[in-house]
Amino acid sequence: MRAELAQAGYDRAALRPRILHLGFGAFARAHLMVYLDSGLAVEGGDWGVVAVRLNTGAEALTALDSAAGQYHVLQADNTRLTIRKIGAVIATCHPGRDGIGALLARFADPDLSLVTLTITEKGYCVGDGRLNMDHAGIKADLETPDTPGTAIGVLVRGLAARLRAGLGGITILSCDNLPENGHLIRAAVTDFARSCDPDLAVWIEQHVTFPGSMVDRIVPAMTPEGHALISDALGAPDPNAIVCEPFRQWVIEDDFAAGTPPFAAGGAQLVQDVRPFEEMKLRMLNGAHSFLACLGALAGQDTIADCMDQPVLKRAAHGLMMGEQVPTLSSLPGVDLAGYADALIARFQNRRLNHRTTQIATDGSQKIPQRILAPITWHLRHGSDFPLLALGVAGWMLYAGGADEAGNDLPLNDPLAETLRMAARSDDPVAAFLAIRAVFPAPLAMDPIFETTLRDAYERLSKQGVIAVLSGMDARQ
Ligand code: CS2
Repeated sequence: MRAELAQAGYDRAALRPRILHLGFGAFARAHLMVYLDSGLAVEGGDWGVVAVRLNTGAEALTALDSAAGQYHVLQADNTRLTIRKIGAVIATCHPGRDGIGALLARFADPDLSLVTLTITEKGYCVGDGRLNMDHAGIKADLETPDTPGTAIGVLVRGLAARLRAGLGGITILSCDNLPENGHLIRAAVTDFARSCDPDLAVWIEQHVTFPGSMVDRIVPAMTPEGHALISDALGAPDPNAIVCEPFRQWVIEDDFAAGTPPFAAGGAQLVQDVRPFEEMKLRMLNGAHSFLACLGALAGQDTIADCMDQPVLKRAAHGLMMGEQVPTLSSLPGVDLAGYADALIARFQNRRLNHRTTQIATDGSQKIPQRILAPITWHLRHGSDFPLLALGVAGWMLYAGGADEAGNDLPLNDPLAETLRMAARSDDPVAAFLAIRAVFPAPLAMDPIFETTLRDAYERLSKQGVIAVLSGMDARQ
């Protein structure tokens, strides 16, 4: 099926290296870049992007260079395809390919105004809202600050290069699914700077802003089916293209230090307080995603759309959102949460995306706290029940055991993989998991109601299986 082509018309020659994006993977290509591209088409301007990856992905950047930075984004749902050519990338940089000096020099460029981040939850290296000084990457970066390997080390050395060059402050904008992501990146960067260069820390506090943002668009890793869809829609292959859903949302705290790119003209909302939006999206969309990912994978479901074909899983995801997540949310005047939940179920039914349950289950130890444990803590404080959230936690524990209910292998990609696997295989898995402080803070782990509820959910899931447990809950309602 050929797609409608949305062509952005703006002058690429006018673009300058004003935005440095760290973590230029699928999500950034299909989210931030679409906002920027749409905004440039409306307002014009010079906001070009230097696309950076820090670890893997050097080849993907080189492939993008071969296409002069241009690639397609195919927005697809069950009935419609639209395709857009993105032109705002003007250069790429990878420390492994170009040398760390080349990356740090980008910070000392007078044109640079904004660093945007999609470095995933684990890239922040924080615990309890502060930089985790025991993190191996942070320790290494503090020992050899001139050759940083973590994103935090790169940001601090980059800002140091900027200060040395006598340049002004910039904005650092987090686009990761973390609550108060602006505060977290500010804490990580200033804690790091304080430990190696207190004057720099003071300069950062005075000249750099860290607005928070809520990002939303479902953008799975590319699959062979995705590439086939692109070739078909475009009439030719594009190895750099990305498939995503049509829906997109970006709510950004309006706190830019050195000019604001045309994100609002591209459809973003600029607000004073982004927290209620973040909380809603993290608990409803991402909470339901993690729930479906673990329980669905255990029940043998390959993708989120497959989960939606199972009536019990679909009802459970909706029940989780409306019954156990909505009551925990701060008020968001004018937002219809029932409509939001229905829209999420419809988005999850998108069959074009092939969004794998095992992909969403990746890095569960970094996701479960804000998506599932924070609302559980709310219920414990308010004396209300949380049966589905408890099943979500138990499902994540069983997932870490490494096999689905039919005995097929499940991949465990997680920075705590070894600890999780040991806990899952111990004699008392619930106790072993609750002892993992990086996931379960002591007051939660020691709450007797939490422990009893979790033990019950774990027992039932491991004995009866996902579908039987959820069907039993349906029957009782
Ligand atoms: C997903 C998110 O993989 C995951 O953890 O829950 O990437 C999700 O698709 C996006 O946050 C949607 O905005």
